[in-house]
Amino acid sequence: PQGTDAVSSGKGVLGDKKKVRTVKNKEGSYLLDRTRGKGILTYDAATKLLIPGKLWLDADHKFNAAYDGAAVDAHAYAGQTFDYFKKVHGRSSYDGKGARIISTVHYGKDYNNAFWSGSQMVYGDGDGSVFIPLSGALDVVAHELTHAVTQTSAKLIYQGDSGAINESLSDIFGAIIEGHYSDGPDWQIAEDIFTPQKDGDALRSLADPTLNGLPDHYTKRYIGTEDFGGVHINSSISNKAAYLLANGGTHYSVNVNGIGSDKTGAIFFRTLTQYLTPNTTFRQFRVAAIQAATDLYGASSPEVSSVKAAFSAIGLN
Ligand code: ASN
Ligand code: ZN
Ligand code: CA
Repeated sequence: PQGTDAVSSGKGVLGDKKKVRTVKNKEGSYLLDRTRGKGILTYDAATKLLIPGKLWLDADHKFNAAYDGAAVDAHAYAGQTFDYFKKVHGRSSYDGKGARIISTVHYGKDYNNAFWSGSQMVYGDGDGSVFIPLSGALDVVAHELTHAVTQTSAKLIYQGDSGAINESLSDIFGAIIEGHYSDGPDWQIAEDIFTPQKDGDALRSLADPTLNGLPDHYTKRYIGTEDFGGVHINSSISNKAAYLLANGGTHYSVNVNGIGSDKTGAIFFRTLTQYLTPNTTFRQFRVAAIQAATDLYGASSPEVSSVKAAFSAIGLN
């Protein structure tokens, strides 16, 4: 659309007030942010299973209706994720070249998922019992947009080990990006939008994957064919390594000295964008992370020792 860049107020999925960048004209205000890269655009699927749908337009320029919440959060959290990769890692949008970021909300009816389609993000509204609208969680939005970073860098194939590493990097940056905008990561995924009737739970925990029945050691890896060879299962193995690297701890009698979530993010970002390839295995992931930490901190640094210990703790030596 044609119009002028503006900032409007809105309310997120959880009823929190926030600003969104828009383009306004006589029709109303569009969820189009032209201030970041080639733009951030948010669309409405209006409960159909068709993407991208229609670019979000609000006639009264205010995004305070309950139906607006999913769009407000998808738009604002895409902007925050863009800012994290740009300011912290110097990557402009997911491809490093300012790619347009497109999101569609209200995808399907009672749809309990969110995904990166290969060219855009898509968010269901949830059924209200397992999930509320999935864009209402910054860690979920950052998880999905990290799939786009992976697609345009390492290109990890979504199957087996490489698929689990792909999923894990989305969880690791989901947690770290959410933590960047609060007082550090909670090391849980989707807690803000998962099971609204139940407190304290989450879709996954990086701190303790076993809370959701997921493996926390390489010897416990899933070797079956479900879930593309367990991409959302075995991801928890390296999720635990990232948690230990940031926070420290003793896991299966291996002690890890924590280095904090900022250095953990720097190491995994460099690992993802410089060393991983489409068919990287878990053992190669360890070697790659050690190399990234060596580049950043030196071969005899405490950071490299902690990376080695973190992978050792999950059974990779
Ligand atoms: N929410 C899932 C993910 O981003 C969707 C999927 O499995 N494609 O991993
Ligand atoms: Zn994912
Ligand atoms: Ca979280």
